Amino acid sequence: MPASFGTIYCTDGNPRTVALRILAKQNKLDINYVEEAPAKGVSAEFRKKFPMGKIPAFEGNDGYLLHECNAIAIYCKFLFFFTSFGDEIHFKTVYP
Ligand SMILES: N[C@@H](CCC(=O)N[C@@H](CS)C(=O)NCC(=O)O)C(=O)O
Repeated sequence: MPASFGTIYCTDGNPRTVALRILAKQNKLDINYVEEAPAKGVSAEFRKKFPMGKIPAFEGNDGYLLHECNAIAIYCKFLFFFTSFGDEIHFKTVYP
């Protein structure tokens, strides 16, 4: 299992967050979770990365930033494909 892919900023119990946690767990993706609660006010560091201040948001270990739960879910699924099949599988194969 490779090192963690990145971090999902989320609020515990939030339905969008729960959906992403399930997807990550089912695909055995090692992802960190950091609590950010827009209702209580997000941290300045989070706001700098994600100006809209919405959760869930994803930050890859390579610095890739992504928001919108559906986009994060699709990206996580790609991570699963790449880690499962290694270099032999490319975007062209998964998404012709
Ligand atoms: N379309 C976005 C919606 C994200 C969203 O609205 N998240 C809510 C929590 S469920 C939020 O961060 N609200 C804070 C705000 O709108 O400032 C998605 O699907 O991820």
